[in-house]
Amino acid sequence: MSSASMAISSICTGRGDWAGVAPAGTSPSPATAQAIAVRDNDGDGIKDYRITKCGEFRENDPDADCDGIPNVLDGSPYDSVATPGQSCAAEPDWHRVTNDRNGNGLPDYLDWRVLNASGGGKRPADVQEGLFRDYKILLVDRRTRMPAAVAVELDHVIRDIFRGQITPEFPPLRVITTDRAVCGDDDMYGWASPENSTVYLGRATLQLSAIMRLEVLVHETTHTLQYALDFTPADVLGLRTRNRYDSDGFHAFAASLGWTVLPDPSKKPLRPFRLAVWHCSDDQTDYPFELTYSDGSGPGKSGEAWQADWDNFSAPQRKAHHMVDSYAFGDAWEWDAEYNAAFVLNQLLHAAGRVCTLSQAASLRRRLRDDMTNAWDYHQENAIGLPAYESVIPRQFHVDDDTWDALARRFLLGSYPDICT
Ligand SMILES: [Ca+2]
Ligand SMILES: [Ca+2]
Ligand SMILES: [Ca+2]
Ligand SMILES: [Zn+2]
Repeated sequence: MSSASMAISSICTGRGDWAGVAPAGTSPSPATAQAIAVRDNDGDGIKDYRITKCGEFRENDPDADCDGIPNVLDGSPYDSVATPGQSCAAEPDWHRVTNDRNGNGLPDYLDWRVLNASGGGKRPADVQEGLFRDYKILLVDRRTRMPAAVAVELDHVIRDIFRGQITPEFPPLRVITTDRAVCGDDDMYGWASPENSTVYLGRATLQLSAIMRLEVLVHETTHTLQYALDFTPADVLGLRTRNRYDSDGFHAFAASLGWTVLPDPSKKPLRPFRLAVWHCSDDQTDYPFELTYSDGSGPGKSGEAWQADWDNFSAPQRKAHHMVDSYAFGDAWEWDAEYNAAFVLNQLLHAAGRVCTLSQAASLRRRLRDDMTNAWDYHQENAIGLPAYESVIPRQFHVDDDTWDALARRFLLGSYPDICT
């Protein structure tokens, strides 16, 4: 990782295209690029693409040709549109698939059963089929291939860890993809994009141990749960046309975590982009709210103030304020994502106490503490004792002890295989 911060961001970072159909990787002429940049193929007011600061095109309209089939499942996503207009803004039907010659529910051009036919593993193909069948969540290789182990881990994250939270047909999470950075930020771990319901995992994440990667997977999945609180058709349209962030549902939830959200009249509300849709650029500065956080020991302070404290605090002070890391204080979304991850990691450490000897469990705890400290200056155990962490976060999870034990074996014991077998 090249930067000091943990680059696992949500709304305002990231990039991507959809499988095999976007212009990324080619070099269109400037005039062509301009035409693509402003194109709204089906005339519904949602541009086909959004454009990042470094000029990459990302999916914005999930069904660019208004045939009801999502781009990623559509063998010809740019067909001409019979009746362009507002009615094309309806959400596509994730049950409609093209190019499925083996009849397993997945388009063959991204179907691991087909693509891995010569020597690929059965397990990842099973996982890909099962997640799409049961949840309509699609695992997709983009400019980086998803390792089999990561597919299996995602299966556990969705089915076991977020049991009952990620439900079948979960609108903010349709695609989980592995991708490569093109903007020189190869230290990006992942990001969750509400406008196209996609979680992206970068190469940095694929290189982590399973337990370190779990932190990232829980973090990014948490962002999709946050988006679910504000995912009406108007919310989604707002995301795709003006990067709307005034998320009333999440703000109400954030209050239960200690974050106070106040309208900031000095900032103008976001307007729809008239020409091309910027993927964020400076929009974050227009977020028309002020966020403050209190851990209960004093009045609320801005995230920046907490981050400044973090830099000045000793380790015991950080612990006394139950701060897991600096990144969590970027905003309420990051805080929730980082503390959800802390909860899962702490549950796994707890489970290790059941499945290993006391001294083995202590060794695992020490090893994880060292790895998290060295990589990210992240301290999941600091969360313990914080009222919001103890009361609000646990009641979201519906995981029994046997499942935590099995998860501990895979993610924690599996990452340090010499300690407890
Ligand atoms: Ca459109
Ligand atoms: Ca389509
Ligand atoms: Ca197929
Ligand atoms: Zn994040």
